Amino acid sequence: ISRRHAIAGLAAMPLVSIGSTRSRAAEFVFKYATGQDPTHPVNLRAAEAIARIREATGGRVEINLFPANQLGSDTDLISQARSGGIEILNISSSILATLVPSCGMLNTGFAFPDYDHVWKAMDGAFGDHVRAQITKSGLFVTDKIWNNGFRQVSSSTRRIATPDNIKGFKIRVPVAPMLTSLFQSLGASPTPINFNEVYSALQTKIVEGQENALPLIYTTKLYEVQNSISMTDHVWDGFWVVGNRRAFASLPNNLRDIVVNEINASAIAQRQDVAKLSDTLRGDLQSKGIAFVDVDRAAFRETLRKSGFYKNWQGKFGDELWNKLQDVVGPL
Ligand code: X2X
Repeated sequence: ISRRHAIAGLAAMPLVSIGSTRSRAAEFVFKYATGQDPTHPVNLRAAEAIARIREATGGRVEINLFPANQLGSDTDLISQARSGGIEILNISSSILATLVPSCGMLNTGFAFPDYDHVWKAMDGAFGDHVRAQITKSGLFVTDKIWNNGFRQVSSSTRRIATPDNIKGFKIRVPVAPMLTSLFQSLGASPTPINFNEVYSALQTKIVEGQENALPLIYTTKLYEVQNSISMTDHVWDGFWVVGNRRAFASLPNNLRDIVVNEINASAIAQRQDVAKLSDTLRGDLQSKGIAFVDVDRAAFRETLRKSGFYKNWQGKFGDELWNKLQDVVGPL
């Protein structure tokens, strides 16, 4: 997807009304919920997969997309996916960690130096282990994780360039144990808030800043209530596309294979979309008034190490999974 298309996607994106449109031929009508703006590649690529699935199943499987937390907050949506209120959910691994703790491990601070290491881990033994834990929790999970991107710190009050600058910083984090822990370990003051309340929390100064990948910051217009972004790359985050187990078990094998294969195919395309946007959106955000701050990541990582952050989390996750990640990224 070109950047222009991805950003202007709103015009091209059929705004989905709440409620399901039941096609005459559809035997299976699924709700697919996301927390991202309709113009985010998560939704643009999901819509493509949905169209391919309708085509390939001859209309037997109809999926309706509900972006931007239309059906509830991210934490609500996890409960709905488990109960069957929705059949498909795009959910950040950092938040799914509230149900499946090992999902938080891919947010280990400064673990991934680049995307080559990310995909080697996520499409290898480490990712397989995390997906097995998601399955054990009772959710269905597709094979290929989607890309939320490398997260950066934005602020409306201070320019964050060194670990000292972040001390006491009132920062919004997702309802995500690992991210809360990371910013506590850096000496900041994290507040877990669901994403659909972030814009107003920043606007009313409940918090000074937040941290997210550039495509999220841009498509949700957080640049309107922030004035600087520090390029910390402090974690990489991914989105799992999970499903209600009964709903996926109700699909005949051939239809389920089509659904899973098309969602996986869109995951691979979406990964590149976010990687490309993360490179190109800096200019767009500067034109919206954002000042960019390049930081010394090693200094932040050293602060984390000194705080005992890595040792603590190695103890919580256990050596087996910790080593699966270290096999790819080296000693943490
Ligand atoms: O809530 C966030 O910050 C978001 C959208 O990035 C996640 O889903 C973790």
